[in-house]
Amino acid sequence: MKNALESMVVAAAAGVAAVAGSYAVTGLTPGFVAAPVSDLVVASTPDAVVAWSIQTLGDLGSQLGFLLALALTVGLFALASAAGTVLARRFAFPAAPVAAVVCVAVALALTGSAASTLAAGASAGTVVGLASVGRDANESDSASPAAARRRVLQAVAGAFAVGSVGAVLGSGEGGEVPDDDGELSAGVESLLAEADRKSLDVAGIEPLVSENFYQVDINSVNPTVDREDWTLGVTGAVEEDAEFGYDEITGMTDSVERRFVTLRCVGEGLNGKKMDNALWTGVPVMDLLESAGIDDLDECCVMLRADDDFFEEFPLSALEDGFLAFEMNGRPLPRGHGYPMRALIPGHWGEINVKWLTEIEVLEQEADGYWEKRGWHGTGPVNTVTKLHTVNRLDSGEIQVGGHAYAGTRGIRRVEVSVDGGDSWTEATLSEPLPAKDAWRQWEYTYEAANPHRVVVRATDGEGNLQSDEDSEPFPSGPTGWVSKRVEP
Ligand SMILES: Nc1nc2c(c(=O)[nH]1)N[C@H]1C(S)=C(S)[C@@H](COP(=O)(O)O)O[C@H]1N2
Ligand SMILES: [Mo]
Repeated sequence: MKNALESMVVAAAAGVAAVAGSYAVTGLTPGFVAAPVSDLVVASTPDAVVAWSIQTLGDLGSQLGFLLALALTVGLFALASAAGTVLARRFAFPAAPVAAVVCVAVALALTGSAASTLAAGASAGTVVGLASVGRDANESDSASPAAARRRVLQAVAGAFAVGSVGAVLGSGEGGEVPDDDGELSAGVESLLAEADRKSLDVAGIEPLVSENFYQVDINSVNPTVDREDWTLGVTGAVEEDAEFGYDEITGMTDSVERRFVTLRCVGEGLNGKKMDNALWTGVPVMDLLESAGIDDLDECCVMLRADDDFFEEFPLSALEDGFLAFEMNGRPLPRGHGYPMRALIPGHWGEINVKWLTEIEVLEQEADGYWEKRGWHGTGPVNTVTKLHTVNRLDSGEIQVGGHAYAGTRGIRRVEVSVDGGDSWTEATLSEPLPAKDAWRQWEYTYEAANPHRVVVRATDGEGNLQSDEDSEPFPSGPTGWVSKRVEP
């Protein structure tokens, strides 16, 4: 019995070491042994559970899913080490190399990365080896409880050491995109300066160009795409398929433009923070298609596909104003935002702004995208929203409230604030509009108040429509309603 416990602890320690060893060399990239397990967890979670988890747990849901994947991966390597150890003992062979080989086999089955595989095997083997020191020798006390305890401690200490080193090394890995610390182009610089100048002086809200752009991904581990190998295919109902390389697209100098574009996720809460703005550099999708002789499309729709197997479908008409972005705020697209190239579809929910774009497929018939298969209706234009993200007590004794308003390509005409729970309304100060067709505006309102009260905010879009006051949940078509907050002076 004692023996069984010893073996289990050693196997668990080896499992931890294998995962940490792999992480040390790969970081959070597809080569990490837990990445395919995480994909499997996501793929085998019922759609209803995914929808529920986004609703009630938000980002916590995907974090818990990733923790589960990590635990499963540790368990898998614990089993592999235990199997290797049993096998070795049966043939009176040293346990460490055999456990290492079995772990290598398992890692190889999970990822194609040689470095990751070797690191997982070597780490697990080291821990099993530490637990074998003194055991296989004919020392008289090798079966004593004290000796067994010492072996287990050695294994756990070994796993701890590999784990710590792995955590440090791995966090520095991650398929970073090419460094580009050079000067920003003059065009980018002046637009960023303009956004900075137009940003309202309100503590606690993002400036007009977000400092912390939100991220939403179907997988916990983002793809690492090499831009030399990357291609964008145009397929489906076109006369002839076309394919473009990275340099080909970035080299279309007559077409390259800079656009401020705001993105907002359909799955975010009404006053959530999954809405941000950046300055993107890229080329209009239509310029690219025309360069391939594809210009008289009259099909219904288009499917965009990505390197992470994400896919979204929407009307071809929406693609006409679409943009292929390869820079964000003047730097190569960060990996998490779709390096090397992503789609930006003006005015639509974030989900069709496909990252790591690999294919534009023209369709003759409608089809469901990744999220639509899971019950969402998130491919259309965004709802109008006014966020209330900060309540500041100014030195003057006044109260200042502020946030952002966004209505996609409809634009924002006006934001109104009520400080009496919605009975009366006053116009807020708006940030000057950016030179953009699809960007948010900031708003701010400063007032005096002595008693607790309820602040309510709402916008009117550029077409004169008042933001809907009907409260609805994010699922399935995005949240609606007016944000309100109780303020105690
Ligand atoms: N390939 C790919 N593209 C994707 C996603 C994804 O998971 N994979 N998420 C979508 C969703 S739901 C949103 S809201 C936006 C978010 O873009 P961001 O992460 O750059 O903010 O990307 C969209 N594009
Ligand atoms: Mo989203």
